[in-house]
Amino acid sequence: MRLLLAFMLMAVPAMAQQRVVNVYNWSDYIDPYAVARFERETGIKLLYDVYDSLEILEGKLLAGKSGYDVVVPTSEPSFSKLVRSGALLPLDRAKLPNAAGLDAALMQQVATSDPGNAHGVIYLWGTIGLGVNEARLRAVAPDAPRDSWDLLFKPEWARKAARCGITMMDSAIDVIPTVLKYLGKSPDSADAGDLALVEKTLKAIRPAIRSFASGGAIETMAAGETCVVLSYSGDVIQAAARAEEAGKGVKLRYIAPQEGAQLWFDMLAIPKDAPHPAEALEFINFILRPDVMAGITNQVRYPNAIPATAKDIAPDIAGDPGVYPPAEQRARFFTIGPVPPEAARARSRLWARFKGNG
Ligand code: N2P
Repeated sequence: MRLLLAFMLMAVPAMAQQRVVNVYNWSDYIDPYAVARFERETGIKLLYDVYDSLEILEGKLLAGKSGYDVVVPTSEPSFSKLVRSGALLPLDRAKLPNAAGLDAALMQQVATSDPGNAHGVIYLWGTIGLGVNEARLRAVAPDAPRDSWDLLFKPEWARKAARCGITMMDSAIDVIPTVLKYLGKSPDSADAGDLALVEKTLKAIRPAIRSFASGGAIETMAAGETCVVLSYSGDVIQAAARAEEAGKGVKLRYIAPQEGAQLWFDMLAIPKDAPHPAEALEFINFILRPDVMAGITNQVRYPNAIPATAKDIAPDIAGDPGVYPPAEQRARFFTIGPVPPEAARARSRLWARFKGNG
């Protein structure tokens, strides 16, 4: 008994010392094996929480005191906004030796959002485009364009595709720049006339949209319940892989339309008021290890920014142009810049009116 008590007394301080890290990431965006390895190798308990849109992430972070240690905002507009408002901790590079393996050109590209790359490192990147269930679409709209945003934004095609189901991601931040670009405007436009045109375009296809997806789109697509989806590249490609595994004949394809697909970078960053900044750095450094990062790309089908992972990427993923776009496709990608706060508010009001109009 006395011995048992002694053990219990010893156990209490040991338990109190349990190190933890609170990670807030996009849904379907990690390798479960990486999580297990991190906990096993470091003894740090990983508390993991997910979001589906930049609106949700911004809502939590701009208010402060989120309790998160690691977050994954997109370089524009969310990460740059957090950098400018002082909401992120400068990264202690001495604690991130694996950051030396990051692709210098890609890091240079995100330095426009974060001078000197002081507050973030690239996690994964991708584009915004269309997911198509070719067989079902052919049945209802055989002559609809396949490589153009017209498939979704022209009411005559959207009406036809609606018969097999259209799903759109639920995010003003991520969808409106695409519509602006499609209309030949600057994706960063704050002009009221441009936004009125966006609203007109979206409202014209509103009756054709079956659902706005937050997170669930991968399952819906994989099950073949919808046949045109506006989504993130890797989410469509993950859905295609799941559909193939299910073996029910659902075939999905990712398209980065010719008028331009938005290229984005998601950044690993630490909120200024993170309760466990040391553990956050350990987690980020672990994620940047080439073997760990290769596992993540293989699992979620988004490319990373660590060139040394190349040899460990599964051939079907390395050879998929939706994951690793060839140069001629990249030439048609566009990036976005910051949007002034008033214009950002106007965009989110536009989105609410658009969705409410169903
Ligand atoms: C993961 C989606 C992440 C991409 N499901 C958004 N930048």
